[in-house]
Amino acid sequence: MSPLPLVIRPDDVLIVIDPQVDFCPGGALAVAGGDEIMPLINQIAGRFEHVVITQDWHPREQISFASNHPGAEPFSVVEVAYGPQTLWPDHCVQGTRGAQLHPALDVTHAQLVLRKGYHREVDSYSAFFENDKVTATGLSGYLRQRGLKRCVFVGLALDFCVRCSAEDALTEGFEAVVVPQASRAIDLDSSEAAAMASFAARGVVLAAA
Ligand code: VGL
Ligand code: ZN
Repeated sequence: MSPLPLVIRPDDVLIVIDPQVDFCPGGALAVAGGDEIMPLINQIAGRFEHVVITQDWHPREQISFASNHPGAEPFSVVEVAYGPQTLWPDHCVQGTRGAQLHPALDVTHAQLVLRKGYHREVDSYSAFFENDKVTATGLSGYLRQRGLKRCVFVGLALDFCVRCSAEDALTEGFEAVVVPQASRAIDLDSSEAAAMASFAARGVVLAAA
């Protein structure tokens, strides 16, 4: 069954998750087909008045970098103060080319670029809360003060930052919609299927562009 087409309301916000060079082919944490979704994201964004972009923005000392855990391999999991944390290749390092928004992204009317993952000791997949689940980014307040009620998510990666952001949106009292066509997954240990099952269980709605 294909999802119903997205019908945009005035109190919707499009949240474009981490459309960055390092998450596209050739980048440090490349997601297969990551670059392919940029034209569709541009097209979808053109239909929204309210657009937020998130930007993964790590210091070199980030706790989620395998390089900061001697002997550990990327894509393994370690226990940190807030629980299990997957280790990644160094990516989206502050100020580097890989951290830049993808050159094919053309969303000039976006009013907020929200950086996340800038603390050394806590990673941040979600646009709302860091991975400790308590440190807020401030996005809920921003959206509430603007009267926005439904968050529509596209971007990278479907099974990590898009998933956590959509689920936290629900926790924060927003409606949450994901457009899978305009997202791509890393798919580590069946994490794409797990994300889709979790969306269905929690009430994250899927929509077609
Ligand atoms: C992401 C892993 C590490 C994402 C960011 O954008 O999904 N995944 N950092
Ligand atoms: Zn990251």
